[in-house]
Amino acid sequence: MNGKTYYITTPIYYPSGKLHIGHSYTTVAADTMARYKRLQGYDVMFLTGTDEHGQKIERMAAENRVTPKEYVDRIAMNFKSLWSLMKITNDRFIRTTDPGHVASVQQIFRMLHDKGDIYKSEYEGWYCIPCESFWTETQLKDGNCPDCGRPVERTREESYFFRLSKYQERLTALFEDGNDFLQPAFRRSEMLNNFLRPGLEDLCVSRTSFQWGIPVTFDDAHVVYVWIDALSNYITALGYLSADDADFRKYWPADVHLMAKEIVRFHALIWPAMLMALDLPLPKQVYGHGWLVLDGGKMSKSKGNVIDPIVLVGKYGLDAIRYFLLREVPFGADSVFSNEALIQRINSDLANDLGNLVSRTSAMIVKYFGGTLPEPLEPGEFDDDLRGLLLDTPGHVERLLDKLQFSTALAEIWKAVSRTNKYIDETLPWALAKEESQRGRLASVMHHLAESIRIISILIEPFMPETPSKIRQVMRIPACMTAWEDAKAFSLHPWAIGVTAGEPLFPRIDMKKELESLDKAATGG
Ligand code: ME8
Repeated sequence: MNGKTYYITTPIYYPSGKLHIGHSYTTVAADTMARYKRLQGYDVMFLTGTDEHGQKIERMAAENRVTPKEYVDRIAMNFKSLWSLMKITNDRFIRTTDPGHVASVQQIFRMLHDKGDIYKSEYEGWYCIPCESFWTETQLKDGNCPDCGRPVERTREESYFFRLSKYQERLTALFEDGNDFLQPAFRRSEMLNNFLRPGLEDLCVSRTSFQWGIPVTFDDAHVVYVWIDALSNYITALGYLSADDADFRKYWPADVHLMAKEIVRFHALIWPAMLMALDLPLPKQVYGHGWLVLDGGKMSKSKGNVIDPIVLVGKYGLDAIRYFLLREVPFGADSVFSNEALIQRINSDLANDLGNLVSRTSAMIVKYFGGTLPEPLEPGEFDDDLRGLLLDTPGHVERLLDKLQFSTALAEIWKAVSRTNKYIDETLPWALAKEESQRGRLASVMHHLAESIRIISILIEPFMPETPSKIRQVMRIPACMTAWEDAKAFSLHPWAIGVTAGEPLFPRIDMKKELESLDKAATGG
């Protein structure tokens, strides 16, 4: 442990319908950061969960002829089992129906009311049920919800309001140049131009037209409406305002709240304003990534199996899916998900580059040395170049991961994989093997390969939960050489003893056949 804490969160997801690969994206990214920080010795708190209140859930439960609680219980279970299948290492799973969360939200609401930051008035405007968002006339797009494009309903009701406008100036300061509170930086101008410059309006924070919500303790007719309930999860999960708030004191403020772009404004404006009102420190960073889209549209549930994370993990393996999500999508930008791109990545980066490197190397160590590398070692051409690149890689990976640049961090690791493969082509071990006088050099080449693979097996660990241990088993890498810091040394002690030629790490997929079979599955053929 390095004595430092790291607190990372995903949004709490709505328990709506079928889960798709888009849901896994934020969680896999957050999990990668959590694993990386743990490897670096941080005391990590990684939080995810489910957002279980609101009119939409009340309606869906009624359609399914179950109570809202029965409905959310079932879906929270689905999320939990998906995260366990994807080897997500969240330390906590919060549900907004947890009694501790409910009690803390009720207190937060009362505190803000006592302070005058929440007041009673009347709301009149437009409401989008699927998005649970209120809109003014001018915000509508062609008369529909500006976020999802669906029809809105006219609403008029007594409501409590949060005095968001009071925090206008302090919030504006958050998006000035040089402040990296909101990342990627291009999202700052969205906050300034779309919300702050036109002037913030106070926010409706209670409803009387449905029951499935946290009751306002001092006014029976009202339930707390979405954002005060949902956003508070980041502190109630740590025990804020409960008898045991040790974790809150230890982990707050969060290092990063991760989410896709559509809910950035809630996290970058409303949440900081709530924290200011509560006199609490702000999270260090809010990071809004792009969407994983299908054919130009946001991912929908109707595409069935093709984007079902459980099917994808079953078909291609967990590490391939996690690798693809983080490699293919430049973090921050939108990206198109396609089975073709996925298979392409599996075949080229995983089967050809990494898989082949490990199988070629282990097979040669077995063939030429019976699995055990001898001394002495003889230096030769290309060694310094390989060693230099491998030694530079961990620093690049750390710098990029600290900025949540997963795709470029993986690209750096794959540069090391390619450099090592190239080293095989340069040193021509099969030619060295033909000459007895080259035994020392051959052993040295094998050792350089093994050492590069050892370092690569460490660097991929935050991204891939399964592959590092498979590589280590084949290559017989001693456990005492696999800590994160061990990636930063290229030692010349030949540790490879009893190497075996294992199964391919990532079997190649026949693209044509696979796409045909996926087409059939998607059309029910
Ligand atoms: O918004 N591409 O919940 P939600 C990338 N309950 N990310 C995606 C995605 C896609 N196609 N689909 C979903 C809510 N996501 C609220 C949040 S937080 C206090 C309350 C991910 O279930 C992404 O992180 O609609 C997005 O922000 C989140 O799911 C929305 O989840």
